[in-house]
Amino acid sequence: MAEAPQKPVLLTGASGALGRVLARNLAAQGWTLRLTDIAPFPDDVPPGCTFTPADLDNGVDILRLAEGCGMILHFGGISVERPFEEIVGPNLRGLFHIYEAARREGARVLFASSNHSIGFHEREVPLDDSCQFMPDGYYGLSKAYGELMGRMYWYKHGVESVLVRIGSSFPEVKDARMLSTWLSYDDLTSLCVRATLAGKTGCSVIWGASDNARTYWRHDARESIGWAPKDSADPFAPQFAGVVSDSPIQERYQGGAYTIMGYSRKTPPPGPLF
Ligand code: 15L
Repeated sequence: MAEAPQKPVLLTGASGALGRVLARNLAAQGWTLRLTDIAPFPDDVPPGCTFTPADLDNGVDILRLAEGCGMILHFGGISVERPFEEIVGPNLRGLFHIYEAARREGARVLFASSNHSIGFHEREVPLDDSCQFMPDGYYGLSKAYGELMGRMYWYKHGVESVLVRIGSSFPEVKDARMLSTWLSYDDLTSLCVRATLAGKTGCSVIWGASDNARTYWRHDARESIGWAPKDSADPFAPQFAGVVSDSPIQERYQGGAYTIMGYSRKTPPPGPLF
């Protein structure tokens, strides 16, 4: 059996697609997980785990759930583009509750950030982890806020974070863009394992993508936490050869379809700003 953390791990967003994968895979490695989500857990609760429904907007419930935990895998909140008012509670106030709980418990946080925090970067320009935030909507903006919250809690309170800018984590590659952004479920799981078990992380940024030849991203803290992806989108390439959407905006930017949701510019900007 692989190494398991000494203290319980809180997994938020446990009823979502990625939460369910992580609950199953980490429980299978002998981890003691506290699962939570606002929605009921749709599977059998795995051995060694408990499930408690909670709203991220309820700070007292989140503090109670985190009691005694050494790690918070924060996958909860809105995970797609939505109107601003729907995002405020779970993704802004909820994140504050997560970080306050981490501060009180001396716990580390893995924050499931997203490529949509940088989605308006051009596809042609390879990015480092120090690139400017370029959110492509309210959802991406909430992820940029989350990363900045992690940075603030590290410098001000010494709370460690692993900020994972997840590309596209699905069972398999579903479109041409995912040849650049895909993160396999096994690579996602090993990233959560390393983020939890690494001796120190400080406040690290990791590009959450498998070993894809067409990647948009390079240089991050993966070596320092001992993570290396094993899978790749490359074998899916022949399926998507020559497939292009009918939107030049979507094709231009890393965030893909999210960049054109609610887009109202009459003419696109002439070139990259950064
Ligand atoms: C995300 O952040 C979403 O949660 C996911 O559903 C995908 O849309 C993904 O980004 C993506 O960019 O493919």
